[in-house]
Amino acid sequence: MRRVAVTLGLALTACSVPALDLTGKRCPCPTGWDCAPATNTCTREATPVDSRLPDDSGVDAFGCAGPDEDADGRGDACDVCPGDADNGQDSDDDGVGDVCDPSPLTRERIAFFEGFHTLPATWTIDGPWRQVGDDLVSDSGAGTISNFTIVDPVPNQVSYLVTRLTVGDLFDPQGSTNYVGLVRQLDTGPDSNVRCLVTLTPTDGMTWFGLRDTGGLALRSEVAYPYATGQVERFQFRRSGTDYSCASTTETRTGTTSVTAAQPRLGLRTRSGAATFHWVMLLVQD
Ligand SMILES: [Ca+2]
Ligand SMILES: [Ca+2]
Ligand SMILES: [Ca+2]
Repeated sequence: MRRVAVTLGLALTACSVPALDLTGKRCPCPTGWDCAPATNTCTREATPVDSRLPDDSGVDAFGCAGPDEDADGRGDACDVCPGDADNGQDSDDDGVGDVCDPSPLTRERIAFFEGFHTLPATWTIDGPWRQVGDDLVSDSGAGTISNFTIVDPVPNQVSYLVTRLTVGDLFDPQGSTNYVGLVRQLDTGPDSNVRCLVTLTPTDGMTWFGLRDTGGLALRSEVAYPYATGQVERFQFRRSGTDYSCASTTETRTGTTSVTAAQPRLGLRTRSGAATFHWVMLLVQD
C-alpha cells in the first residue's frame, strides 16, 4: 500500500526542543513524535508518515472508503477532524485533532460523526427535514417545532455535541419563540429539553445566542448576538451531569438545570425558522 509522506515544514533536529511541542507530554510518544531521552519529552519527527491518506484505489490504510465531509482525502471514519480543515495534529493522541478537540489535554473520542451524505436511517425525523446535497435542511413553519434526533449513546458521560450550520430565513415575525440549534435531554412525550441555539425575540427584533431549557424558565443564559440569513455558525454543546455550556466561535454561555428525560435523545432542533446543518458530531470523555 502506498503511503504518502507529509512534510510539516518544521526544521527540527533529533534532539532539539521544538517551538511547536506537546505541552507536558512525556515519553512514550504518540505516532509521528520522537522521544528525547535526555529531557523525557516528545519532539515531532521532521517528516512523519501520514498513514491515513488514501492509496490509488481511494481506500486508505484503515479501509475508509465512505463519505469524506471535508474533502481532504481522509474518509470521515479515519479523519481526526472530519468536519473541519485540519493538519492531522493530535497533541493528546486521543483520536480528536487539535483543531476540533474541545480539550486538547484531556482524552475524548468521536462517538459518531454524521455528514448527511444520506438521510441516516437510525435517526428520528420529526418535522420537515430533508436532505439537500450532502446537507440536512429544516424549514419549520410558524409555531412548528422540528427535531432530528438520536438516542443519546452516552447519557451519563461528559460529552460535546457539535455542529456546523447555516442560518436560514428567519423567522415567523408573529411567533413567540423562534430558533435553530442543538437539543439534549429531549423527551418527546413531555417535551423536556435543553437547547443551545440562536433565537430571535419577535416583539423587539433582538437576536440572541445561548442556553434555554424547557419553557425557558429554569435555565435561560443568553447574550445579544447579531446574526443574519446565510451566516455560518459552529456550535459546541457540552453536558456534564446537570451542567451545560453552549459555545459559538466567539461566545460561551453556561448554566445548570435539573431537566431530565426518561429516554434522553440529542440532535438538531428548529422552531419557526430555517437552517442548513452541514454535519453533527458527538465527542465523549470515557
Ligand atoms: Ca475528511
Ligand atoms: Ca486530541
Ligand atoms: Ca482531547
